[in-house]
Amino acid sequence: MDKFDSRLATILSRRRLMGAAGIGGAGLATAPLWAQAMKTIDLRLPGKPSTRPLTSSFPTKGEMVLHRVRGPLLETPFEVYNDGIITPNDRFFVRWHWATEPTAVDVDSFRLKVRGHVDKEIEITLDDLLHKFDRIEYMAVNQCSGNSRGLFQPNVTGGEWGNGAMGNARWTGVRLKDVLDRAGVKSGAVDVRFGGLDDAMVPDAPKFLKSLTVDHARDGEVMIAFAMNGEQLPLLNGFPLRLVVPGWYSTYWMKALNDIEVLDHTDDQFWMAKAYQIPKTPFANIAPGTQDFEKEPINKMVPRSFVTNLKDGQAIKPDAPLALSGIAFGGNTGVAKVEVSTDGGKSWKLATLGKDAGKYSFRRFDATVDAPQGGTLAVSCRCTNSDGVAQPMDMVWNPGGYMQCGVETITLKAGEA
Ligand SMILES: Nc1nc2c(c(=O)[nH]1)N[C@H]1C(S)=C(S)[C@@H](COP(=O)(O)O)O[C@H]1N2
Ligand SMILES: [Mo]
Repeated sequence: MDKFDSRLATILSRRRLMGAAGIGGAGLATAPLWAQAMKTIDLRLPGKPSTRPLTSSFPTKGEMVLHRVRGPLLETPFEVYNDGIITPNDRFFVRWHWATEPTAVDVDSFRLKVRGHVDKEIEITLDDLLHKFDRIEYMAVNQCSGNSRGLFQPNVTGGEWGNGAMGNARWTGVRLKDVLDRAGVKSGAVDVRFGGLDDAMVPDAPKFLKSLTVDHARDGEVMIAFAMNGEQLPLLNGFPLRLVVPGWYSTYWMKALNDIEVLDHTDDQFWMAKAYQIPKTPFANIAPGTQDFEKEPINKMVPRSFVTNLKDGQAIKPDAPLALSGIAFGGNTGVAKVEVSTDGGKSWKLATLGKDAGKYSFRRFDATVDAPQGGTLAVSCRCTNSDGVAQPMDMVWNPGGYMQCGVETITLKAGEA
């Protein structure tokens, strides 16, 4: 048995587990989660109540920041990112639009359909997907378009994430291109639309569907993943299959993917044409309150970096070298450099980069700065990607609360340790 066959065995044994426990049946929907969540965390969101419960009540998940029970919005506690560049599956953030996420999947009857503007409509079993296609594997950051929305000032509506609606994993699966080729994309194809096992809540609400252009879908990198960090996907992260669109925001990373429809026209349904629209400006940034602006669907990610070994407001030893370390990612390409500043961005010092785990991955950085004798020390970090795109100094603003990527600054107190 090679390692992937043993993975399949895990997937198959999972079915019994799901059948027995049935995530929904185990009481998730009815348990008083709020009551169970004894611990809280302060996300330090400006201008609003920012304390959230911590919960360990979600199946396969460790301690997570609870934003919403149904459909689940669970944030990764920020300290997890200090442990390494891989976000463990049991701490990986969770986001579902509708409270209809699958609570069990029968892996024997599950089929991935490919239909629409193709030569031959097909249905692929999980067994075939695991054994009859080439496998690919890479590290990639999955980041919600609205990561850090809670930090927007002035406030915007929407899920008030801190910085923990992102994670980096090693994804294993097959090329979307190979699956499309099996059905044969007809000439004149324009978009490829993806749907999952979750349905809309009420008949009139739009089912969550997302599309990529046919060229993007066939670029050989977009993946139908069946494994995450060497394990089957957690149900909450899309078991048994999810789309991985490296370098793009995770709204496109369809979970519990079971339907691929090739379209001979641009997808104009709600989730592409109305939702997830960003201003067509650098970093999707506009002056707060601007009403009239040209829009486009959110797409590729931009660079970000975070100090992870120290928290905003923390006390540090005065008059001593201060070690900083953190994580960075380049967005849709690799990290070229990370710099740190203690003077509000007037001068910058190059950080040392950790191992390169691929251009779509988190990358560690380390630097040392001098702590003052007393008072406060503001530490900023800035990532520049290999296309030369650097994080903007100011926080970005747009009404959707999307694409935050401004330089982060934490303030430390010297002399009070
Ligand atoms: N089927 C399905 N896939 C989905 C969604 C969803 O609601 N349903 N939400 C998307 C959004 S907006 C995000 S941020 C990511 C979250 O991925 P995760 O829960 O694995 O972290 O899933 C994406 N894929
Ligand atoms: Mo998202």
